[in-house]
Amino acid sequence: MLHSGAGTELTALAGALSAAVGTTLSGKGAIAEDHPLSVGVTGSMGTSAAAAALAEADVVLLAGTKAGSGPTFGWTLPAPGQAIVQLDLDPAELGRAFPVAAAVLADARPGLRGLLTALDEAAGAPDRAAWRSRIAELTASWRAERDVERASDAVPIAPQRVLAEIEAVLGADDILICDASLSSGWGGVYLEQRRAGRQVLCPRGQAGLGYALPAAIGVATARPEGRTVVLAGDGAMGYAAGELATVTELGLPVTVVVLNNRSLGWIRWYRRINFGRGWEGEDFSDVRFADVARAFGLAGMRVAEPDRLPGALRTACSAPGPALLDVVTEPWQTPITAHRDAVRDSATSGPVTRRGAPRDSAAPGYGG
Ligand SMILES: Cc1ncc(C[n+]2csc(CCOP(=O)(O)OP(=O)(O)O)c2C)c(N)n1
Ligand SMILES: [Mg+2]
Repeated sequence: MLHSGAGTELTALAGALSAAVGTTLSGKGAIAEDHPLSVGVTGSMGTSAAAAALAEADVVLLAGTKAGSGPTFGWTLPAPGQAIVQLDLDPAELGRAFPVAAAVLADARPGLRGLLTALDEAAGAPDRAAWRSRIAELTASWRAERDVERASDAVPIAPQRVLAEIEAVLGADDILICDASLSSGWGGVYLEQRRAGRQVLCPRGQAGLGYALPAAIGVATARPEGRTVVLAGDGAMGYAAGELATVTELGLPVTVVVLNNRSLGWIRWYRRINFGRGWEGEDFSDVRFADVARAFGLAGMRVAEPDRLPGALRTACSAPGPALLDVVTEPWQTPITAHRDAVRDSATSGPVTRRGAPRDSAAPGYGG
């Protein structure tokens, strides 16, 4: 969708059909997320509004997506009984992940335009005021939940609060690059992108740790007019720390934000949910990333209290060269719905174990 530049067509077709639009993490920005029909990112790292809209739809249009396990909740949504129309440029994708009622082989932009023309010729879509108000209800309730989390004053700092503060400093020309693991979920779900276009980048499949800082070097070199913000876990930073020398050497306008939960958070969750134990081997000693940054020649700041975040972020983002913020975060926060569900379910039905976790099949796999 983003590669094809089909944002205008997507928004027009959604408007004509009164369709809710959810994006994958890779497709975030295909529609501005404050559009009344946008339900945000869909999937295991996604919004409750997107999950509900996807579950309640009669017809689902998969457009330019591989429909991988993340956005489809382990291929459980769309469910049997929901009609699927798929549009893709690659014939091998059509019907590959889900059986489809109809398929369109086309690039997204002309393909969506063609659907819009066909809809006009068929005398337009019926009045769907009820569905529009359902979408409004779902998005309002999602935003209310999210905003409570984003306003957290907790110490250690909630990652949700970090995303609220990043959203506040991110200008229209700035780019956020999230590393693999939970950082992709935090950026994808808790930052509301109010303009269409590619502003948030995540590694495909949220797979390879250490992606964000090297990616930022590429982005900042190609677009020096904007600030490039990296969001990475402490584990991910360990993979890419050597590149701090490169951003310093090149004097790039890169701000690195480390969500330092002193652990391989996703792995901790994986073991907790699937084996009923864990966090023996996943916890690190506290790495002082601000000191690491200074050793590489960048400005480095450690932030442990939420009310210091806005000022520290503004300083780090207005420096002409690179800077790093080491944010001490709460280790048991997660953007993954299945993790939260498993904890909630275990509170009523005993410890979380492989057999005991009702949503285990929908839990995202190791490494995303
Ligand atoms: C190169 C690489 N090695 C290992 C993994 C497996 N893996 C997935 S998530 C994760 C934990 C990452 O920890 P951190 O970067 O601190 O993020 P957190 O989950 O704590 O937010 C690991 C080791 C991976 N995805 N990529
Ligand atoms: Mg971590």
